[in-house]
Amino acid sequence: MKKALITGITGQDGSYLAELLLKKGYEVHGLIRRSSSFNTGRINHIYQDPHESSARLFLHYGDLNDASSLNKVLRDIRPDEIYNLGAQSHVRVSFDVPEYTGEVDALGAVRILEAIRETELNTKFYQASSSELYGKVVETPQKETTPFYPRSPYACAKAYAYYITVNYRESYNLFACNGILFNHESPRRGETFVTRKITRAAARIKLGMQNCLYLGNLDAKRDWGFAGDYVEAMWLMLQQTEPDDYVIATGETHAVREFAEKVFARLDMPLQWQGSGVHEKGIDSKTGKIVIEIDPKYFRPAEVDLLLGDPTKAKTKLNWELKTDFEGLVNMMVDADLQEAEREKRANGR
Ligand code: NDP
Ligand code: GDR
Repeated sequence: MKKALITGITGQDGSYLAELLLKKGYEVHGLIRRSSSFNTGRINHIYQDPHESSARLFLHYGDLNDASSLNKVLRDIRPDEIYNLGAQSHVRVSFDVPEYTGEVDALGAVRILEAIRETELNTKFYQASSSELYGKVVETPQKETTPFYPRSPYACAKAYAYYITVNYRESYNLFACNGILFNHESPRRGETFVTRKITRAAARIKLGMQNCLYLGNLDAKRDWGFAGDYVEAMWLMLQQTEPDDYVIATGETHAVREFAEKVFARLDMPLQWQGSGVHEKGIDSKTGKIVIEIDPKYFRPAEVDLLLGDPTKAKTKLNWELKTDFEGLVNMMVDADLQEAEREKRANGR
């Protein structure tokens, strides 16, 4: 039975990847952080008591900031594959905690690579690289050869992690790959990323549980895919004969504004926009109520205006397939958040 270690298993991608690997028959190990409240909500449905003989998912306390914990987990498990998904993954927040973001997102990667090297394991390594590396537009669509221009402490840290992964591949002949993944979303997306923030708030506005949604830059454009499709690409990268770096994207881009329009339309609250700049407002054209306002606190010191990826290499070399389109993604997220809001409303007897 193959063994995999996932850092960031409690996050959006970690949970989908763990499901995929369990389905493929792997023994899955996840690194989790000690937290004062439960942080395993996304993986509870696949967790089994480790005392049961059929258990194949095991969790280990550790931290990407703590090399000794990483070394110990690697020595104990001796995984065939490591997926390094753990990160302080919020771009806006990285401007508030730049040093911490560098510790986890940049040095975290080298800590694991060093642990692989020191333990002399024949482990394949996947690094969660990001389209944020492209930052300021140099060319579109962005592909593996497009130069990087990081625009945030998060992206700068991820640039280090990208290059150290390439460097360990070239220096020590490690099987190490970068997946340069463009934005990918799901009903499990963290609530403060823009897509989930919009679907969650719109559902709550629809049910009268919230009045208004506050957003930042409505004109940023992103290439949004479904996380469930993207974790398949991570696995495929580690099944090749040679390690390499791949862009994973849909090849379509949409503005935040358009995402919001689609979401509110699905909930029968078609949006009309009024005003401009920080005074712009989104109005539910059926009721005339203001449902979206701008709060400048969500603007970033430096913005990434346009991301649009070219996944040709992944499609041809990995045979990776995109299964969920933009419309399908929006509908999946809206429907899940509407159900969740309905549950909450029922539970509160409202
Ligand atoms: P999430 O924010 O949902 O998950 C991040 C995970 O990292 C969580 O499990 C979190 O643990 C863990 N983590 C945070 N800090 C540490 C630390 N110091 N030590 C160990 N683990 C830590 O991110 P996603 O699932 O969306 O993304 C997965 C990876 O892919 C990240 O590296 C992200 O930067 C990258 N990425 C994501 C993209 C996307 O669109 N989703 C696109 C491109 C790259 P906890 O639950 O305890 O907070
Ligand atoms: P991003 O995702 O920064 O692309 O990073 P996010 O959803 O946070 O922002 C996307 C765009 O929306 C604009 N925006 C807002 N963003 C947030 N979070 N909240 C708001 O209220 C808001 N209003 C407008 C942003 O300015 C931005 O332009 C994600 C993360 O998952 C990274 O870890 C990953 O590497 C990249 O995607 C690819």
